[in-house]
Amino acid sequence: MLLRTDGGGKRLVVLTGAGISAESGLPTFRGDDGLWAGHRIEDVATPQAWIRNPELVWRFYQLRRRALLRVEPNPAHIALARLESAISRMTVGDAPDSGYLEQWEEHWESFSNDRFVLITQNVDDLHSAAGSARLIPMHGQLRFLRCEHSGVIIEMMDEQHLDPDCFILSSVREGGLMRPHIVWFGEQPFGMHAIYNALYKADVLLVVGTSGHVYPAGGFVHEAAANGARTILVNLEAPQNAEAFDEIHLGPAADVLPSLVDEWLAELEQGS
Ligand code: BV8
Repeated sequence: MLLRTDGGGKRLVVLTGAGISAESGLPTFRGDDGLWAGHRIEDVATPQAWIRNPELVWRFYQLRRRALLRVEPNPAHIALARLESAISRMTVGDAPDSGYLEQWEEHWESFSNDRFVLITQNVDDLHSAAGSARLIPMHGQLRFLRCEHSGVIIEMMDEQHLDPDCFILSSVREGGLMRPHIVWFGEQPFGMHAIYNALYKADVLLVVGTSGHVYPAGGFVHEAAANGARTILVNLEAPQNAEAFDEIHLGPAADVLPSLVDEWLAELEQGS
């Protein structure tokens, strides 16, 4: 049984990647229409690229930020929000809407011991839009920009903030810029303490829509398995770390995940 044992429920940690947002119309990174098509990772998703060619990087992210205005959560995002409300136990405050990274780290720590924690590699806002609250966006969020001098993080999604040809200047320093609040290659992912806290305690790790190419996220399945968790994968095709999973469900997440969640919630009903 996935989520019931005598003496209370199990702890479920979920990790998602670009594949869960594919059916909302957002391209994945390594599919033929992948995000990186036309752009080498090194050209757009590293701090060096930002220094070398800030116009190219800014344009790449401004187009993706603008794309958020025209996409909706799909049944896979909604299924995870249903699962969260059925099994989580802690009350969780709202995520900060601006401020410094410490405030987000505090927020993520506050629910890292809950029975449901959702870690996403995605930088879109579809999990929050679907109602997921116990969410750690470890690679940042497109909706936010960060001042490269003061570190202040601000949600900036109004029309005037989305112009691909126009930088937004730092409010604290002459000549400074607001940068995408995104973890680039070579930068430390966010929320790692809360993530490892949740992984060490997980009874089940559910991984959805990721190739397992990028680390440290690609290694989470090994961490969870080493701590005795049951590992379950939902993916369109077998990823490079397929051998690490106890259970694999291949197919589009928007089809596979809702029926799996229905099954698990029915078990929960019977068990309770
Ligand atoms: C770091 C923001 C140090 C940018 C991203 C070993 C250990 C540690 C580091 C490394 C290591 N080896 C290499 C590294 C360095 C590097 C790395 O991993 N490089 C790769 C290229 C090998 N990692 C880093 O630099 C990281 N930082 O390590 O700091 C550290 C670590 C820990 C503690 C302290 C310090 C930072 C990496 C973050 C980079 N930023 N995102 C942006 O989005 O613009 S990564 C970006 O690419 C995404 O966020 C995502 O994580 C990744 C893409 O992966 P996926 O999401 O899996 O997408 P992909 O297209 O690959 O796969 C989609 C999958 O979905 C496929 O399997 C497909 O079959 C499936 N699918 C498609 N459609 C569907 C579907 N499944 C279901 N339904 C569908 N419909």
